[in-house]
Formats: sequence, C-alpha cells, structure tokens
Amino acid sequence: MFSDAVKGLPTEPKSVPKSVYLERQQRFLSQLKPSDLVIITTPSEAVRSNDVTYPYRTSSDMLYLVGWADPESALIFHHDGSQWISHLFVQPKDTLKEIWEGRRPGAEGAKLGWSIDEATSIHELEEHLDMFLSECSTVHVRTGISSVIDSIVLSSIERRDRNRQHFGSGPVSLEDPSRRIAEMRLRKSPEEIEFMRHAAEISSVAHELAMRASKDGIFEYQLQSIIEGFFVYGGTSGWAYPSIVGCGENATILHYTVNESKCKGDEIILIDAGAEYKGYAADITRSWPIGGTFTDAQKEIYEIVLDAQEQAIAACRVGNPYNQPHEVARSVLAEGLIRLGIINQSLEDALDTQTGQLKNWYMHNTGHWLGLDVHDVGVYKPDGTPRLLEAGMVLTVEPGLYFGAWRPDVDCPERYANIGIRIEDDVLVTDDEPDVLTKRCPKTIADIEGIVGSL
Ligand SMILES: [Mn+2]
Repeated sequence: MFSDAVKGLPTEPKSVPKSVYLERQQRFLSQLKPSDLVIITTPSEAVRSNDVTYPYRTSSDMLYLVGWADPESALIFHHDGSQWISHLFVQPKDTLKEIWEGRRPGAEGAKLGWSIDEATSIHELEEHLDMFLSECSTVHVRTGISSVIDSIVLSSIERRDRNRQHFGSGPVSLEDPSRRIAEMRLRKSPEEIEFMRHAAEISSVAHELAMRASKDGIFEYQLQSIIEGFFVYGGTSGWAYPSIVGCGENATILHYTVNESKCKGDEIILIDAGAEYKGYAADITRSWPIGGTFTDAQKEIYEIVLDAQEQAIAACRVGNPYNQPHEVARSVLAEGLIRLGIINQSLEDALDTQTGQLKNWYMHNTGHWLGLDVHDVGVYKPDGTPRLLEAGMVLTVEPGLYFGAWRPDVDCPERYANIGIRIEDDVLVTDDEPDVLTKRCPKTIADIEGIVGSL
C-alpha cells in the first residue's frame, strides 16, 4: 500500500548548499560586537532505560546555523580581531565507538562537509572555551541546555574579578542568543520552505492512507501505525510530535495520545500527526467518520469548522496581525453554534473570553508558528502588540469544536455528544494568496466520504 502512495510524491528536495548556512551565520553575527562570544549548545543524549537512549534530536538553532545533527557538539563564534571565526566541536573519530554506534565525520570530516572555519574534538572544548572566554566581554549562550558549558561559563564570569583586574578582560554579562536567531527563523528561506513543503506532502499522504484504511473495529493504534509507518517509508525522520489519534469521546481530548481504543463506524476519529523532514515539522489534523459517511449532526459541526478554517486561512495575509485568523475563526464558529442553537447568546457575548459560551466548545488558539520546532520560535507580541504577518512566515490554522459528553463542567447537547472536530493546515504567508503547504490532504466532506474505507 505504501509503494503506490509514494509514487505520487515529488522527489526529495536537494540538500542545503553551504552558502545558505554562511549567509545565516553572517546575518546573525552582523548584529554582534567583536568582543562578543557566541556558544550554541546542544542537549545531551537522554537515557530511556538502562543503556538505551531516546533517538537523538539536536537543538534547532544548531540545525539552523550549520545543519550539524550529531550529539555531543557545540558551536562557537569568536572574533579574532579582524573577522568572525566559526568553530564546531564534535565527537572525535573513534573506531571502536563507530563499530558499535555508527560512523562519525570527526573534526576533519566536519570541516570538509559543513560551513565552519574550524573543527575540534569535543574533548578539547573546555580549554578552548577558557581561552575564548578570557578574551570576550559578553557571552551569548542559552543556559539550561548543557550543564557542562553552563558551569564553565558561570565559573569564568565568577572569576572575572581577578582576570579583569589583571588584564581588563573576561566576560561580564550573559545574553540568550536564541532571541536573535528566533527572529531570523521566523521568516523562512526558499530552502526551508522546500523542506517544509516536503514534510507537509508526506504527512498529507499519510493522513489520506489512514482515511483509506478506516473501518468499523479498527484500533486507534492501527491507524497511528499507518501514519507513522508512512512517515518513515516516505523518507522523513518520523513524527515531529507524538501522534494524537482519538476516536469518539477521545476526539474531544485535545492532546490525547493513548491511542488504544477500538473505533466504531459511527464515530469521528481525530488525527493530529505530522512528520519531521531535515528537522522541519509538518502539523496536520483531520477528522472523519470511521465508517466513511458523516451523520447529519457530524456534518453540521464539520461544516462550521471547515468554514472557520477556510476563512481563517484567507486571513493569513501580509500586513494582518498574526491573531487575525484566530479572531476570524472564533467569529465563524460562534455564528455557526448560534445558528444550531448550541449557543444562546448574541455573537458579541458569545465571543467574550470570560463569559462567552464559545469557549465551552472551542478552548484553544487557532494556530502557532511552524518550522524547525512544531511550536516554532518567534515572539507573537513584540512590544506587547500583535506581530504583523510577513511573506515567508509559516503558521498553522487549526480551529476545532469539541463536544465531550463526559465533561462535568458543561451541558453537552445530546445531538452532538462526543463529536470532536479539528481541521489543521500549514500555511505559508506570501505576497500573494496564502500558500497551503498541506493542500494535498483531503478535507472537504465530499472528498473525505469518497476516500474513507476505500482501501
Ligand atoms: Mn498544531
């Protein structure tokens, strides 16, 4: 089933040329002073149990600036008086370790294959860092990621009295570099968009396959396995976040990840799952009837959510505040629920964030930035005012309505009991129309009813 599905997909995008990383590094460093020192840290490998570790995922800033994905690494930028030098510290070549754990580029391989000036074994980080630190005044490092680097930097700052008195040098302040990098990551380059589009396409086909395989009696985890299996079959590194696969009342739990129930033909399944490709996330949600045909009640809710989603996508335009899609979606959802008699307030009252009834059935935001992180970096309200959308920004649009009949806090209308619908696409803001990266994924009622169960 996978080999047919993969046929319709475009070939994988090319890898990012070195010049792209160099341009990013230069754009970042141009904001700094020669007396600054930058340390990009990566998380340690995490133990799952005994001698088994979790699959390694390095820091997104490291991926963004050099594309280095291996564990035990650090990236340092220091200024030598005339120019910035990039220095990557990596696991050294080690034949015995490589026999067991896999090949390593080592320092020489790193210098040849990645956009850096120098590469050295991570075992020599400490002595190099001491030297770089003694010559800088502000250290740009995100603390809390590498305890080793944190303690070297902090002890260097604590030592400053002696060093500064004798030589007038040494770090005096700390700054988090991720703020500046986030500002860059918020606007995607053509290479990044190509990767994101690929992650989106693979994820779209994975959802379509799960629709085809849906039938009365299938288990949530079986649909999960089709989706995640295709992520891997399609050449991505797997899921970008744990898949949410919930049928019936589980569809009304926003972040349900147990995925163990048996699905009934008359229930709605909600699947929120996306692949990660070269570090970039896709984030798609679709909701469909397991048996392939919407009941009238399910259709009524689905149509409102789809209408809200389409109108919210249309609001993803250059110059609009980032939260305009959210406000548009809220209005459409509230109007729909008033029409169905589920809300008995005026539109204005229904939208009130304290006393409005909309929040009973729609309790989350309509989207978030998307990129190297599924909830990507970028301040939403710089200086307290909503950021205006620019070309190159990518955000999700994901309104939903959830009627959990199990909830003691609200009176769930019986007709809509345990219907949970969320529809989520990934949208690239352009100078023209919004570009829906996930448009390959079926979402109209006609398309879904034509596909579900057709395996
Ligand atoms: Mn999302």
